[in-house]
Amino acid sequence: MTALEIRYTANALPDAADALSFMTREVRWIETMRARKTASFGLPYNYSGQAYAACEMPPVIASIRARAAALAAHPFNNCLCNLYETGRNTMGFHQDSYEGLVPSSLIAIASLGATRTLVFRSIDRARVVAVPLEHGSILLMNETTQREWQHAVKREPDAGLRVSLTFRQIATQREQGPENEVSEPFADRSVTSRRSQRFAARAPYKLG
Ligand SMILES: O=C(O)CCC(=O)C(=O)O
Repeated sequence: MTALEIRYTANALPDAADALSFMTREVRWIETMRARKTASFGLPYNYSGQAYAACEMPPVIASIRARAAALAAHPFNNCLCNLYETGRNTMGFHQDSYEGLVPSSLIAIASLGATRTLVFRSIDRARVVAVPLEHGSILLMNETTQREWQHAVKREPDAGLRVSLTFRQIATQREQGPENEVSEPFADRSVTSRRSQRFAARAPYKLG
C-alpha cells in the first residue's frame, strides 16, 4: 500500500484574517449542496455533479493562489471554495477526480477560520490518518494520494465557521493568458512521475 504523500505548511498565509473576512462578506456562495456551500473561481470546473462557470479570481484569492503555487512549484488555474458555517457542515469520504486536470497537478487546500480535521483513510481501510487543518495553513496532496486514499471532513459539532480554498491545475491552455498556461504537455506521464517523485521526496507526512 502506498504511503500517504501530503505536505502541510502551518502559518502559510500572513493575511489569513483579512482573507477570511473577505470570503465571508464578499463571496456569493452557491447552495446546491446540503452539506456545505461552495463557490468557484478561475477556469470553469465540474465537481461533484456541479458545473461551475469561469469567474475571475479576486485579488485576495489570487494572492492565496500565488502562495499555494509557490509551495507546490506549479501554477493553479481553478479555486473551488467550501464554506463550513458550523461544525455540522461536512464533506464525506471521497477521492478527488483527476478528470480534466493536468495529471501532475497537486491539489492544495488553504484553510481559514476554525480548525477542522481532514481524515485520510486508505482504500483498503487498514489505515486512518487525521490531519488538523489550522487557520492560515496550506496542505498539498498529490495524485498518488488521491488514488490510494480517501479523505473527509467529518462533523465536529463544536467547531466554528471555516472556509477552505482548494486549488487545482486544469488541463486547459491559453484561454486565461500566459500566467495560467499549462507549462507541460497534458499527457506526458514522465513529467507526472518526475513531479510526483520530487513531491514524495519532500513530503514530511510520508507515512507508510
Ligand atoms: O474543505 C476541505 O478542507 C476539504 C476539501 C476537499 O476535500 C476537496 O476539495 O476535495
